[in-house]
Amino acid sequence: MNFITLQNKNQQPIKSQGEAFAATNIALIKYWGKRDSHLNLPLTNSLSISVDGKGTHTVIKPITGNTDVIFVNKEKNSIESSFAQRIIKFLDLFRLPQQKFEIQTENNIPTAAGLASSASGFAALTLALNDLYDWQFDKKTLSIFARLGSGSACRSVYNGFVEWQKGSLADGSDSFALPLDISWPELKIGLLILSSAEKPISSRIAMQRTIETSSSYQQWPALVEKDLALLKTALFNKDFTLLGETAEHNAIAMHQTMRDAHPTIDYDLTETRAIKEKVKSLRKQGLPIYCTQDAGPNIKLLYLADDEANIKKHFSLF
Ligand code: 2P0
Repeated sequence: MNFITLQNKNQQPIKSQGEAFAATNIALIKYWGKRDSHLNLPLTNSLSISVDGKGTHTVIKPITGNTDVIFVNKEKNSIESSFAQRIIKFLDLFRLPQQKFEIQTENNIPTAAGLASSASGFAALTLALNDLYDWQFDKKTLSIFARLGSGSACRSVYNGFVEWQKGSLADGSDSFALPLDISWPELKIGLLILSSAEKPISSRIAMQRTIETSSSYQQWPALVEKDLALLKTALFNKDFTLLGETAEHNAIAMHQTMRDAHPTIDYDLTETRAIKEKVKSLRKQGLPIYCTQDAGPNIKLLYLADDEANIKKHFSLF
């Protein structure tokens, strides 16, 4: 494992428990594809907005015993589950071999339905470890740690607009997220939950299959670079039309790379397609509204605060 995790490994927890909240983040420019799948190193930069108050709260306590104990939304998780195994593997990067923990994690967003709960989950766990061990690491370092649990988690250690720098070093020490110095409280994200069911294919597997088999993936890095520049221009000028067009275009292009994979990957439900048509049609009627979609069937609406009352007449937001 890389040098940063090793330097903490001989520590005992300092406090009796660690605790933290991390917000989920919605990518306006997507992360889709890795140059290193063990360290979650991406092929491109990405840019997100964190959703105020929606995410994961985690408490971690040292315990005596032979196994970790993991609760998700107050329900005890089987230690054999792939979710628990991912958490255990992550904790093993930081703790002494005999150290076990009880972890209580609560999401106020549906888990594994493309609402980035692994992002807020691993970010909250990283921040809770920072509290428990009293590491006092800066956010940049914590972003690197969170990335090892789940790539997009590196963006969830901050609030607001965040860019994940892909970096180029093999050990990942220059692949972390940084906050952008932009405040745009009028920009709103509306979550439309069309299904809370576990997705049929994990983003991790879908991403890998896309890289390996999609005929259009080779265009993706250049497309991201172009969209990222436009999105930043939109943010700095508070140009909502440019932001909406760019974010929507980027999401459509990401899903197209997946449809071009073999076997094809399509996260859309009938309801997903209907909502995307509705957004287009309302826009034609003059309502400034755009949407984005991650690795799942749910849709995130982008609009301005002034239009919120009108948007709520047309959609039931989470
Ligand atoms: C994103 N997604 O930028 C993109 C857009 C989904 C679609 O990051 O394998 O759970 O843990 O690094 O971060 C979801 O992928 O994948 C994701 P891993 P992750 O938000």
